[in-house]
Amino acid sequence: MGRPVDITATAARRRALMRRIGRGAVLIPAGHERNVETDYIQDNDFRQDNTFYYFTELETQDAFLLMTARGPDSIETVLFLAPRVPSQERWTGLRLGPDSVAVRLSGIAKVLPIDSLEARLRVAPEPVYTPHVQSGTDVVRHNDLKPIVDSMRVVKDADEVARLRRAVDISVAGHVAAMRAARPGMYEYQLEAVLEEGFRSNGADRVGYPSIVGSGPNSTTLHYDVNRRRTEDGDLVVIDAAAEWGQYTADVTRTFPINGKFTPRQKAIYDLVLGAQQAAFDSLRPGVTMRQLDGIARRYMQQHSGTLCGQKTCDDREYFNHGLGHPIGMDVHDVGISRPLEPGMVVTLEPGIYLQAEKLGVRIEDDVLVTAKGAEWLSAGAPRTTDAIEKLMSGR
Ligand SMILES: [Mn+2]
Repeated sequence: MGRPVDITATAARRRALMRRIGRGAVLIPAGHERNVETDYIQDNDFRQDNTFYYFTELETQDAFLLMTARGPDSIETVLFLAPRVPSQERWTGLRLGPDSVAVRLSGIAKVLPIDSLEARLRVAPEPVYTPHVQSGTDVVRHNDLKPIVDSMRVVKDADEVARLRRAVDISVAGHVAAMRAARPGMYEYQLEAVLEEGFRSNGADRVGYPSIVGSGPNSTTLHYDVNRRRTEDGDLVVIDAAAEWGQYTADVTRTFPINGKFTPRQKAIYDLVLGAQQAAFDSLRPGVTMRQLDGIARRYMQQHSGTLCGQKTCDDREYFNHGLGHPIGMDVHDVGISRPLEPGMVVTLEPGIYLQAEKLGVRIEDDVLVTAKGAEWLSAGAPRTTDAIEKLMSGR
């Protein structure tokens, strides 16, 4: 899916190149699809490494954190920072340097210049764990830190929950703004602009992932983020988009009719998805797994499908072709998806039904905090029922 190719121009360029080469071959690899799990695709030049952030919440570049333990009573934490260079700060703005300001801001008592790291590392007790095991830097033997940190990140502490709540609230504001602005004939990117204006004007640092604004046929493509189609009266629009705030991202999806009024058919499918989501929520409590909740949502759909999806029931993998949900955190698909739920985990519930032949896709995705007794909706501020959506949109 792309813009039309000017085949005359491209052929001429290829000819010109090979004339220049004269003799030989040219191999040009295409770009690689970026991976939402590991690459950050947001709009800033710099986003802190999650592991470093997790242990420092500093957004400073090119620093190191060294923690050593020679015994339970001899734990030392050292932050290594590059010296400040005033002439460079004319370009970059103020940077954190190895001085008392860094000590105060980081809460780490020992902050040293980065050139003292190597000497420190040489006398550090082994084994040394690092998040990225790289060859060439093995002053000492390295063990992989990742599984340990991943297991720590599954249950969110109060600070993390507060960050997630804020990211969710900002995301909700964007969704509400987009619903309010929606009119048949708008381009998907115009809805995207309203949505992201809602994020940014409410303090989002960036989007948590590329905003998905899929109307009509595009509502059935799970990760559609081209957002170029012109909406038509009668379309459903799936918006799967969320803000990142303080390194943590929400993940919210809403589906609404571009003209503000669901058709009976759209409403029937929507209500089935909504019921499946509610059934999963009602069964959510510590000890339950995401896989079990997925089964509960599918069973609800199966039992309530009737003939809505034709011969098969709507829970069929042809129509509900993704998992029910996943943890969120610093990664939009955060760690811990297969761990039984515990209080303090924050997960999405996002059933969907996609009927390609009818150009009709519905996904409803909310973020919930697992509590001691069950769960709390975090994203309930974005209208979720057809009545609430129609009411909001009728007030436009
Ligand atoms: Mn999601």
